[in-house]
Amino acid sequence: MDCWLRKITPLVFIAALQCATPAPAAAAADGAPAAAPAPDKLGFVWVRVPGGEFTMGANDGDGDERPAHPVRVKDFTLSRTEVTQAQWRAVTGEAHPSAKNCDTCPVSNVSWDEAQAFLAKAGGLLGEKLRLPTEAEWEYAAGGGAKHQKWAGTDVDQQVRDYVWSNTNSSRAAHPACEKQPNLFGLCDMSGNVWEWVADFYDRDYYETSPAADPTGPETGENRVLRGGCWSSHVGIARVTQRYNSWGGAQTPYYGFRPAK
Ligand SMILES: [Ca+2]
Repeated sequence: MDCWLRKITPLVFIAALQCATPAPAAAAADGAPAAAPAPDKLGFVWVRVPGGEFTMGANDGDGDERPAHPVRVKDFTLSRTEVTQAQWRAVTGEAHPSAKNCDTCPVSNVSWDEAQAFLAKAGGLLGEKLRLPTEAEWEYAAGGGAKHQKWAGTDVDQQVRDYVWSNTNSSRAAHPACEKQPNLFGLCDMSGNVWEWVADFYDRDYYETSPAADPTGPETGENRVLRGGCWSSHVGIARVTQRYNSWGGAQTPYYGFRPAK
């Protein structure tokens, strides 16, 4: 980062970034236009996701995506983007752990545990409780609610590259948030760019017994769930039903996160 940028306060810097990159208008899942939400003082643009019912999982997917089953979620709110490097620095006061400097790119090399610490601190700065989305909330939001699209923003193979940073178009690196088309809720990079930690423990058989209303995952487990694939993944891994998991202390160039509230 240039030295002059280190001399201004993180929050002022975030505000400057937001002024330079105004948020595009979001679209509601039913196709109706929605007003562009304004960023908060940490630069988060919050997207209200209306609750509803959808079919979670995929019977033609991997073993842990089965069985497809009906799930209801309540209204919730998600950040339009993955947490960026600039937001990480603004909240923690520390250098971002990503390999490449790129203020508007998602922060990576962040563990599930570090994401929790970030959310607690960011929530304190904003005066509200922030959290990771549940696995069900993430899939519902990514697929555009009941439409449950194959990728976040499209069902059409030939359109995927317009919505998803994967190993076919990323040049082996994460990219600035929202360079690709948003999904039906106006959320960016739900499929691709970096994997996103969600709140739940991972259990490959969880769908066989999970509750129909607001599932929160197994009570205990060894690993946490990640969703959405990343810049180094095959585009098939970026499907909204694809499940992945890792030890909560893992830090890799592929893992990031996005806050919910
Ligand atoms: Ca992502």
